[in-house]
Amino acid sequence: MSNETILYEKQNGVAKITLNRPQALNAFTSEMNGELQEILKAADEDKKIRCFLITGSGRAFCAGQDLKGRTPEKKGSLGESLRARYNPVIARLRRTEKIVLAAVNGVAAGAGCNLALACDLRIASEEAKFIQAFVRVGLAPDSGGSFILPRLVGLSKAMELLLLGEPVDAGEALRIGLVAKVVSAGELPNAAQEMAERLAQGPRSIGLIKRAVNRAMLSDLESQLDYEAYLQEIAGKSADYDEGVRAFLEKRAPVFTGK
Ligand code: T3D
Repeated sequence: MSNETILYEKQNGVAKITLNRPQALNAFTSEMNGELQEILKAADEDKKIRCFLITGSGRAFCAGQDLKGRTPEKKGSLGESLRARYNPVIARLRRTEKIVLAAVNGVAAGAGCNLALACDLRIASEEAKFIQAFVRVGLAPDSGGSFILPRLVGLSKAMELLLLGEPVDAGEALRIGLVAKVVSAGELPNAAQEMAERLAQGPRSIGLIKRAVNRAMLSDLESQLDYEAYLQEIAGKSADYDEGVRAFLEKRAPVFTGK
C-alpha cells in the first residue's frame, strides 16, 4: 500500500510508515492524518506485523499541524480537529500491543514531537531536534504531550520544555531519556530497521510488557487527550494564536498580548 502523503512498506514483521510531505517538513494536513489513521488500522489488523517503525521523508521527522491551513478564515475548531484527526492516532499507537518505534531523522515539532513521544521507543539521528512548539504559536500542548512528556522526563523538565518551546538536540534528548539511542544520519535507516526487526521477533510477552506499562502509567490517556482538545479549542480562539500563525507564515517573531 502506498499513498501520497504516507509511504507504507512491510518487511520481516515490520510496518515502516513514512510521513511524506518533505516540502513542508512533513507537517500534517487533514489528508495526511486520514491516510495515517487508515494505514495504522491496516497495520494493527495485520497479524504478520509485530512492530511499527515511523519516520519522516527528507530532512524532518514532522513539523506538526500544517499552519498554512490555520489562518483565521481557515482554522475552524481546533478541539474538533484534535478529536477527529490527532487523538485517534495517539490512542492507536499506545493501545496497540504491537511495539512502535520512531526513527527521528530530523526536527520533530508540535504534534510531530508528541507523535514521536507516543511511540514506545525512539532512535534518533544526530540531526534530530525535539520542540514543544505549541507555545511559540500561542497554543497549549496536544497529541498527548501534557500527559506523556512529564512521565518521560519529569515534571520540572517537562514544564521547561512546554513553557519555553526551546529545541532539545539529539545529545540532550539522549541525556534526559527522550531517546534510546543516537546514531549518524546515514546510519539511522539501518539501525532503526534492525531495532524494529529485533522487536518484531521478540516473544509474545513484549505486547504484555506494553500493556502492563500502559496500565501503570497511561491509563487516563484518553481523558487527557480529550482535555487537551478542550484547552486547544480555547487557545485556538485567542488573538495570540492568530498572531502566532501570522508571524510564522511571515517568518518573524510573534508579538503576543496575552489575549
Ligand atoms: O488542528 C490543529 O490545528 C490543532 C493541532 C495542533 C498541533 C500542532 O502541531 S501546533 C504546532 C505546529 N507546528 C509548529 O508550530 C512548528 C512550525 N515550524 C517551525 O517552527 C519550524 O519550521 C521548524 C522549527 C520545525 C523547522 O525550522 P527550519 O528553520 O529548519 O525550517 P523552516 O525554514 O522554518 O521550514 C522549512 C519549510 O517548511 C518552510 O517553507 P518554505 O518557506 O520553504 O516554503 C516552512 O514554512 C515549512 N514549514 C515548516 N513547518 C511548517 C511548515 N509549513 C506549514 N506548517 C508547518 N507546521
